[in-house]
Amino acid sequence: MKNIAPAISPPSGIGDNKPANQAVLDWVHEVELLTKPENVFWCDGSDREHQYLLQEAVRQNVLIKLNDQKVPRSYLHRSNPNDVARVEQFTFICTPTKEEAGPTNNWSEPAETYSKLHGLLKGAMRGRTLFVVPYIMGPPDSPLTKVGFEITDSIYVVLSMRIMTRMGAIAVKRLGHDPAAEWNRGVHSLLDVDPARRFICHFPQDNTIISVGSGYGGNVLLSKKCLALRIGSYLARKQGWMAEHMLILGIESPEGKKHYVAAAFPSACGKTNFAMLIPPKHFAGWKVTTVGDDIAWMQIRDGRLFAVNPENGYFGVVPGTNYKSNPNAMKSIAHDSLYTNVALTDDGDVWWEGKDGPPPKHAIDWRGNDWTPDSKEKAAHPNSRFTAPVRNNPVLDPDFEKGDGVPISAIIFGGRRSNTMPLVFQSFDWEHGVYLGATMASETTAAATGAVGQVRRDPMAMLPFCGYNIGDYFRHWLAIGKRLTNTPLIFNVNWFRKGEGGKFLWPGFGDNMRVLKWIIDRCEGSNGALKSPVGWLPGLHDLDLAELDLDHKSVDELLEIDHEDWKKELAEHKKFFDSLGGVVPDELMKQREEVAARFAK
Ligand code: OXD
Ligand code: MN
Repeated sequence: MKNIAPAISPPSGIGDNKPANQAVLDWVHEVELLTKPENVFWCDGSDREHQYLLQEAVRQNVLIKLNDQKVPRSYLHRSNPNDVARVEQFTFICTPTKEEAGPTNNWSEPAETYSKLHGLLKGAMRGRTLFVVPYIMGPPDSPLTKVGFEITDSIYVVLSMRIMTRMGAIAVKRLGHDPAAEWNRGVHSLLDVDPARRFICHFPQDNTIISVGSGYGGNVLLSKKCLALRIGSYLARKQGWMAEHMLILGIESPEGKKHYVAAAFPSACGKTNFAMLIPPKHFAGWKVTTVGDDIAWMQIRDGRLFAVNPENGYFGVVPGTNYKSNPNAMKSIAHDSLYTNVALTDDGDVWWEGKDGPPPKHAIDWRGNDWTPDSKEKAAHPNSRFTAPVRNNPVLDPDFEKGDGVPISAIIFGGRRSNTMPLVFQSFDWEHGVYLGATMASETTAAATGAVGQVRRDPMAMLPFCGYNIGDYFRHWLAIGKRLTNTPLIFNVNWFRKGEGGKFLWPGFGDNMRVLKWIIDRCEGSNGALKSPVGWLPGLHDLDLAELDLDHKSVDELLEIDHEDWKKELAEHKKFFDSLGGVVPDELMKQREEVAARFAK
């Protein structure tokens, strides 16, 4: 299967809908002169265009059409095996000074980087089509909504952007004619998909992204990690709002009382599962609805935080998704979806490790090779992905499109930790909560290239996504707290604590509702909590564990604060803060001392 495909020749009426904004026309012309494509295709997002592009992608062997009886109107794409995850080591923030990018980002000098990238892009689209993809991030009537244009030479990117964003005429209309209007310029070229020529570069001061040498979603759907998080966080700080790596969910009681919470977990730690949670039987009448599964843009109104999901689709990890772990995700990817790097069965269906039912006797694996259950290799890549429209989600929140956003009652941080971190605890206040976020850590996953399973600090799950100096990012969080009068409560959760024999102690998935219920109780003013040195913990009877097969010992272990473990943990916090070279605000340094002092009491 191919990533790189030759130029297409659309019939008249398709691909020729040029926008009127002169700044866009000039920019596209400039990139055209540089990259020398065969032709330019102006996307308008229409159904006719969509059908044409799908047909061309299949003809060019970029997509395989799946069995319409099994997964209607859905397709499989295989990426180059050298190109299956985000590449943090080749991701750069190109601010005028290194200090602006800060200690957690790779920095590269803007003029030199532009020049290097222009060198790589010179003639790079020869014989290919240059697609121009206009899109908006955010609901059409939101004050937070941003316009972006992505130039790409990948038809797979165009088809993915059509799912992940509100794409086409809607963006052209929102931008209007003013050549000075704010919009993001994104240039993507596959080049020759060579890891040695793979760079994902952000120029926040120019609202510009250039991504070359990759076809993997997180590197090339420029709307997502690049605009909505890296450039987004930079703009958010300047403009006084927040761009966060957070899911947003609604939770409604049987009496109809509704809260919204936002939760930051690192990549591939279950944000999508949590955002689509189905409460266990014991919680009959409770409803969880999804606003977003990956990104939250939040602003302050009347002293309160309101969040929108800027995206229009889900780009989630496939392996492990099944009717037990996430029935709503299964329904969301049952039709009108793109699959990347999963296995193809002999009857044209898709398969992955952890799918319901027995494995197929034979399949074609994600690399395009024969596969049987006896094969040593995995059938689907551990970071294989689905791309599905939000509207497929049976529990999409009715206020998903609300431009003002939904009011946030609680913020949850969490990571994958085998030990130390209890199932749930609550910060004493906003500043302490910012400290919890700033010192968050998680065992690494396959979402980024590199070793899997190593504990790394990932502040607010934004380590790979904060587009500026992390010290200033912490300061921004603290400053937001000062502006809030109806302040969300802040919690930390850990679904992944292990007991004897390395077994997970907590069942997770739908049962996470039990933790969510305690969080909501706390938001409603319940005093069912015990003070500990690290924060408020639920007492044994504050968590509703009815009808759950969990013994007392496991519950104790789940909620345990082990002083020796925490001594090491606090030493790690210090090491992490020190490694940032003096950028951490004093307030957070003080918070660490206060936790240590509470332990010493
Ligand atoms: C993602 C990621 O794809 O965080 O959402 O890597
Ligand atoms: Mn993510």
